[in-house]
Amino acid sequence: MSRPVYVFGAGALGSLLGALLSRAAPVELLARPDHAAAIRRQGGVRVSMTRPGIYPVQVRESVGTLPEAALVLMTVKAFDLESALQALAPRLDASHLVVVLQNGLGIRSLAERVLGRSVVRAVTFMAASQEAPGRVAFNAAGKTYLPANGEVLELWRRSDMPAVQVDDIETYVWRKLAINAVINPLSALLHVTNGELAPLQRVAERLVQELAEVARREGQSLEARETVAKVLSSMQQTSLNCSSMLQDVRAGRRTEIDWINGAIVRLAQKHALAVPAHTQLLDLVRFVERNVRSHARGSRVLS
Ligand code: KPL
Repeated sequence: MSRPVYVFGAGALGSLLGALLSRAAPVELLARPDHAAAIRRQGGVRVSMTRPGIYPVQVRESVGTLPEAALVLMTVKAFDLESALQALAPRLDASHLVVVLQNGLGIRSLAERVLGRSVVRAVTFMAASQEAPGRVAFNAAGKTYLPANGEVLELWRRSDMPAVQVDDIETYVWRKLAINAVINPLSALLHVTNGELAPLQRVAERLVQELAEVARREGQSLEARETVAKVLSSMQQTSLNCSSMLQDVRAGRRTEIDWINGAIVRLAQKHALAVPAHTQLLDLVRFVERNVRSHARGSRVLS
């Protein structure tokens, strides 16, 4: 019998993973009130596109008590992770297992520092978008990379989600960073799906070259040509998806730009390297984010 799953953060990805994992384990989602109400009303999360259906899950609106021996899946955005972990920490006991899935660098060390215990760092290429409260579109069944932890791997596989066990999860953290650092800001600035970015190969090459040098200084090998090919193939595999950053910009929410291109710029500064392409994307997305967010709050009138 599987551990119960507790999904901390029912945005698009958290809701999708919770829905699919409900095939293999009892699942509870921590969700916003409107999302929680819709899930209760319809008897589960409604998934469209791939594997459509209603997936029965329990839902709650505040952190509360964790189920005994739960596998806690942290799916909040990177910038909300620290406060989410602080809320989680007093509720954890030795029976719980915490998995962190955020985009960006330094996620595992942040989680382990706040919780004072080890966590499982996973990297996922599952792609989803939230269509309305209680509804998510499953846009691409990408692989999830997991370190040696048979239990999580087994759970993923029993839920029919592609999972790969890897020895060095950091390599996959950097590969995903490369993909996010190209696709997310470009799609958020240009308002296009991931697939529509395919003609921008030269821009992708420039961004990857800059990142590869930063990675090298950090002791990670990110071969530029191979990485560009991975970025282009990710555009194709998630072609219908609007990146999480574009979804955030459209919804007037904060984006993960500081955890993606911002992290690259900070590391470049540490090594006295110039990364002009990443710096420009960082400035542009911050600009859009500020404008869209203040516009959404009604504090700015455009004539
Ligand atoms: O991780 C993603 C994201 O949007 O954050 C990709 C893989 C680019 C899928 O959209």
